[in-house]
Amino acid sequence: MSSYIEQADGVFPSVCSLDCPDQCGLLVHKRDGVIVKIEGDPAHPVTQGAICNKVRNMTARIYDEKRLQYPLKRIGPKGSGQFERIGWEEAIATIAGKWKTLIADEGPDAILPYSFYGNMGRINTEGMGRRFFNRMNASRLIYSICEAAGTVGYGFTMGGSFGTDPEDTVHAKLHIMWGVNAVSTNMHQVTLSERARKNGAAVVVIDVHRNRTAKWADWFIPIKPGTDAALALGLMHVLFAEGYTDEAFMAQHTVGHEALRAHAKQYPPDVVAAITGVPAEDIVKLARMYGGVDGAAFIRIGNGPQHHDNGGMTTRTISCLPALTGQWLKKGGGAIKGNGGHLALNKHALERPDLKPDGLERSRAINMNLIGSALLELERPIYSLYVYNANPAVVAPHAGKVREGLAREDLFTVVHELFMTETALYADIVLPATSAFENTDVYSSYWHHYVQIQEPVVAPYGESKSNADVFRLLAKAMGYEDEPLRDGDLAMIDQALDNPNNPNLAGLSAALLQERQFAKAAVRPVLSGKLRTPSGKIELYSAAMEKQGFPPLPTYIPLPDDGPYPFLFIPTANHNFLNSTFANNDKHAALEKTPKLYMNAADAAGIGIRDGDAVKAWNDRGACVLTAAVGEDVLPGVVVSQGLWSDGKADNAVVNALTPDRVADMGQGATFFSGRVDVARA
Ligand SMILES: Nc1nc2c(c(=O)[nH]1)N[C@H]1C(S)=C(S)[C@@H](COP(=O)(O)OP(=O)(O)OC[C@H]3O[C@@H](n4cnc5c(=O)[nH]c(N)nc54)[C@H](O)[C@@H]3O)O[C@H]1N2
Ligand SMILES: Nc1nc2c(c(=O)[nH]1)N[C@H]1C(S)=C(S)[C@@H](COP(=O)(O)OP(=O)(O)OC[C@H]3O[C@@H](n4cnc5c(=O)[nH]c(N)nc54)[C@H](O)[C@@H]3O)O[C@H]1N2
Ligand code: SF4
Ligand SMILES: [Mo]
Repeated sequence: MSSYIEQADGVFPSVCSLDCPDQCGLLVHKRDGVIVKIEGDPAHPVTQGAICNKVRNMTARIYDEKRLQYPLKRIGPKGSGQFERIGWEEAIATIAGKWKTLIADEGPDAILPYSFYGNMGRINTEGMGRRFFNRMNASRLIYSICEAAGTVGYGFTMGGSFGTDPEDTVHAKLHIMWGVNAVSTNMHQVTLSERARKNGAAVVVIDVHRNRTAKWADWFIPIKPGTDAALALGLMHVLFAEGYTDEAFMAQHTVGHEALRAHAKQYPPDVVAAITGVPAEDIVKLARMYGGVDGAAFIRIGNGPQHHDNGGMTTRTISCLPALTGQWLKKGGGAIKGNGGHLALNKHALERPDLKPDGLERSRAINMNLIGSALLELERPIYSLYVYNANPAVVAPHAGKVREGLAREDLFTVVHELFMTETALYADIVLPATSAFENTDVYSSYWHHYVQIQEPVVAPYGESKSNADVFRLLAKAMGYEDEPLRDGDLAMIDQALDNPNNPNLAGLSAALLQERQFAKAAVRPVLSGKLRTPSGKIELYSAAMEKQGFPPLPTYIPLPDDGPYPFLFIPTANHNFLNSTFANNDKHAALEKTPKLYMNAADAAGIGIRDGDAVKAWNDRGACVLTAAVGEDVLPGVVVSQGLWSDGKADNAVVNALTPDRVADMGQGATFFSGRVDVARA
């Protein structure tokens, strides 16, 4: 059969490339060689034909007249947006020339790649780009902006990103959405939970904001930000004290349950109520629901608890709960923080760290959460930044610092993008990127257990190129002759799927995926063998943590001081954008109306703010103007905003101007939700 590209008309299977746990199966409709409609693929076992509004409107993004079509070079001051068209040859020659000089003068670690998951395809995120920069021995990026703290914390308990199969959660009788705005960010978990609810399950939401997910719940429990570990320990207190624990399970499958039993005595409901703002009787009620549930209890752990200074420990603490009542042996019981471990591809084969030239030391690593300081404060400066799959000027913490860094005259910046993002405005060279529908790639979800393939449905838009293709060109121009830098996409997919450390992927290949579009990995239940913790068991007590200077038992650690500002500021994701993606689309922005700041009515009255007022939020890092949404959706002392709006759309609404670039307790994670601000009428 001819390739999808060659067929002008038809319906072609595809996969959503966005950084979203659902990783939906899609059907792309083409007429006269153009994509005219995108819908869910009803054949996909988990997503079953339902997709979000964002991607139903994706054709508008693919054919947006603002989309970049050819390479550009800067002709005005950085950030001014003055560019002129150049050809690919000139673009690649300019970059390679600049880099060769830099490598000779300063060493390869004067160059830093900055990327994230604007496209979740493994070849175009973790494949060719990582190979290229490993070969160069450029500075390495620590990919810590999203789930790092929680992943490390969860891993201390469970040995890695191994959780419940979401398809099983229809069997659970209690669903706790803990700091996850699933209605907006994981819609098919909501569908599965809804099916469970039809079978009598209860849905509880623990959050700092009465958002869409809270409104959908049977019971919404508002909590003070950053105190979730105390709540989890309060629940443990009651579970132990009232005899809800599964002693046989803990004896067989955990380490440290006796120590935890004694430790949890420090967290009686009244003490925990004072910390969390959750009334003592509600703590007891929730513990009895969890302990006494007739069947399985499932916890979906989101980014809320972990985007804090104490986020690693908080996630570690919540992840101990299922073991107390033996949930991991019940169908649908347990927890999902992230499920990436089940589908782990062959990282070495994808990234080829061995391409580093012999005799050179491995180059320095730079935490992406500190990109502002990295550009401004390093003793041996970064002189060139190569950005792809990411929009740091909007998504990274302490945006003022990031932009000051990007504005450096002596920084040579290349941005590979589909759009002229705020980050691209600071580039010396802008390269046009294909959309995922123009690429070949492999996708593995961090929530469900399916691996999927993307085969190009349409030819590259304008002169755009995929990430992998650009790196192949750059390799050639740099004179890197290594074989792995010339591998084709399908060959790389096979290399990535061939992972001797992950038997779940056995039998999967590019050819099989081409034939079937998706395949379920052979994931076994979490407790079917030894866990990848040092003891092989669930570690309620972790000697490894103790060795690294953490309390070995789950512990509540209060947030650090963040200055003399009255409100904790929680800038989360929104419904109609995907991080900053779609913020530049009028329809998506109109659906969100305006960037809001949710405030408690008592707080607002105290400072003379009324619903709908333009308000300025500020601290010593920066300021941001939003529209007050006054009511009872947040507790006093808390303000919440949603969505990574960007300058182009709404003046001064860059919420990350306010967020701290402190690093969380674990995984060098981000602390987006631990900043304090003051608020006044603008
Ligand atoms: N529509 C949409 N979907 C998305 C995204 C998007 O931007 N838009 N982003 C994608 C990405 S990259 C990711 S990582 C996921 C993230 O998806 P989620 O895990 O849902 O993360 P957030 O929406 O950032 O925050 C989750 C919730 O935590 C709450 N929260 C904040 N602090 C605390 C706290 O201290 N305790 C508790 N209990 N709750 C708290 C917030 O109010 C919010 O409701 O979603 C993905 N899906
Ligand atoms: N205040 C606050 N900040 C946050 C968060 C928060 O909750 N609050 N969430 C954080 C989280 S969880 C995450 S994951 C990060 C996300 O941060 P990013 O990954 O930077 O997310 P996006 O803003 O969606 O930017 C992705 C960019 O990649 C581009 N892109 C898409 N596909 C391709 C491609 O194939 N090639 C190239 N070259 N480019 C492509 C898109 O056009 C888009 O501009 O943001 C973090 N920032
Ligand atoms: S963004 Fe998420 S919910 Fe929407 S289509 Fe993509 S994977 Fe599905
Ligand atoms: Mo994320």
